[in-house]
Amino acid sequence: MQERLKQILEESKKQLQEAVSVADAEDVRVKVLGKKGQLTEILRSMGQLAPEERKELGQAANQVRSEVEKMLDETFENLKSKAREAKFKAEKIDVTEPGKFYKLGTKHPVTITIEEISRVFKSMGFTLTEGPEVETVFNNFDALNAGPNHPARDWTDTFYVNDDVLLRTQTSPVQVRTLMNQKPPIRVFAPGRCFRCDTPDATHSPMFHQVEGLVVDEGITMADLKGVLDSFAKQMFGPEARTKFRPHHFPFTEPSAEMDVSCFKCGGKGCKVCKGSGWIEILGCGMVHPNVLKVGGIDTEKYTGFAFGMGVERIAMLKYGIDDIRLLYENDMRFIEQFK
Ligand code: 2U9
Repeated sequence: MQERLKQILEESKKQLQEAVSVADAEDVRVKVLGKKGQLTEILRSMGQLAPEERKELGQAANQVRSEVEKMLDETFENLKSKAREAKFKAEKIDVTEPGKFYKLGTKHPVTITIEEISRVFKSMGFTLTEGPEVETVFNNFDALNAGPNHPARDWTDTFYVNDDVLLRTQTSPVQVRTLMNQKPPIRVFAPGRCFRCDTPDATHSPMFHQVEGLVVDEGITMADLKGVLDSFAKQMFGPEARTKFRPHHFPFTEPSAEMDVSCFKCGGKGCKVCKGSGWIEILGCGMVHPNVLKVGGIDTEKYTGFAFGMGVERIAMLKYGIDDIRLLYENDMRFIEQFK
């Protein structure tokens, strides 16, 4: 038995010397001093021995136990401080090292343009409104007087999610929601992303942006429409900008018009930008169709309104002289960075 105790002590010493981690040392502790450990078993079997033998062996076993415990304490302390040192070493920071270079992005030209348009309409008392890009067919078409056979509803022009849900083809559904949830006076504008099933080319993108606006109140006339949109053109393109309105057709407005602004490049003389005409088409507009006002439960005897809509990419391209809409969506920093 004495031999066995000696052997346990020697083995423990050797294994603790070889231990490289706290876990290794813990293994030794369990093996020797744990519930079923070698020394624990010996101490437990001591009861079966004769009293004088028990005393002698007991002393020896306790001696081994305290030596093993001492070695364990030392090893744990040693290994823990080594681990701490290694951690400090790994976490060492060289405060003289040059900082990491993070390349900063710039605002996208479409964002810049939306912000500029928003600034102008906010200054005229319009409230910015937003709505979902996934819309109901009702809000996108039916409510806007585009009946069941209207060509815009065609499956080939619109991204349908199912029979009743689609990706909005214009931001008009935002104003439809406003009409249904608010009472006049209404003066809102809605910038946002729209989707149409178009094959990309220089002037078409299946995802694009619009800003639309809606005013509903007592006594609103075409003169209000012209005043607001002429003021918008002057704030957006410069005080010398002139506007003209040409008759047009939209299902949601009657009468409808398109507004041209005098070419901000040549001032109206005729150049490449205005294709020699001196005028540039900027937006569509009109007096809100009574059928549309009725969807919002608005008394069409008492109230009238006007609405307008413009393509943001078109305005950004005209302002910045960009000749291909696809350049806006390639995320080439060399291109984007030019519009700070
Ligand atoms: C409601 C009532 C009326 C929004 C309008 C236009 C005219 C228009 C086009 C411009 C270029 C779309 O991006 S584009 O192709 N839009 O010409 N949009 S009036 O009329 C509304 C909207 C909502 C409730």
